[in-house]
Amino acid sequence: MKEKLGSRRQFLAGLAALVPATAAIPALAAAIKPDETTPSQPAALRPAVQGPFALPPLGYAFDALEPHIDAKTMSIHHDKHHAAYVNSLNKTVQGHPELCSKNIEELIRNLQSVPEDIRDGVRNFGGGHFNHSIFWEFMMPGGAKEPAGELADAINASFGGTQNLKGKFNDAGMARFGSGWVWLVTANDGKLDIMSTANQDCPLSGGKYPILCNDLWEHAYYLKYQNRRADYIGAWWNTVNWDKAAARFAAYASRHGGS
Ligand code: MN3
Repeated sequence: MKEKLGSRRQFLAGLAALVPATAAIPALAAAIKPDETTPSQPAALRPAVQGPFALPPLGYAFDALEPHIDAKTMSIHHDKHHAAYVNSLNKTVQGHPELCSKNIEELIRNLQSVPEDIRDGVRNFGGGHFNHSIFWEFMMPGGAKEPAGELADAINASFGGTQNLKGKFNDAGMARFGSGWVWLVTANDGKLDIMSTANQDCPLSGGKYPILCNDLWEHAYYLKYQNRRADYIGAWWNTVNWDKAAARFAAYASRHGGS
């Protein structure tokens, strides 16, 4: 076996040495072109449209949220849907260097400062990019933990407990007609609230700060749950990364403390 591998290596090395000479023979040149044997970046992260915005890695395996969210849905959702928002956003801001230097959160928070002719594009594609970027972080493998710390105190003060929060969040998610998002948000008053937005609109554009969100577009659940949005929302709670939500809440409170 070893001998066989060794001679195969020698054979390939011999071929590589022939590259310049064989470049004119398309079939042979294609057979030994380097990018077939040395894959670099995962295809999903390679920007299809050059620009300032990039698809963040998922941070866990596609099947890590099984059985609640299936691997196929996660793969298409991240690698196709989110990637498409990033590509469309990069296309939209082409020729606008003043926007390219901003991060996505600044851009979404200040939609009014975006030139009118591309504002809808930034709202839809930029919203899609930002919303999904935080959405991936709000889920984690290994099941849910309870909220803790300042966030737990704020949930008790605003809703009278986590179960009540979940009930209001689920109701708002079910009441959203068509595609959109459901959110747990806070604002300068430090209180928590539940809201829903249409399409890819983000609470940041209305002065609210997202603490947690769930994607209500059918692409987020249709393969496994078909029309059963309630089942999807219910199962999704098993994936929630409460530590991430608590960290966002603490970071926001420390920036806006005392106001
Ligand atoms: Mn989505």
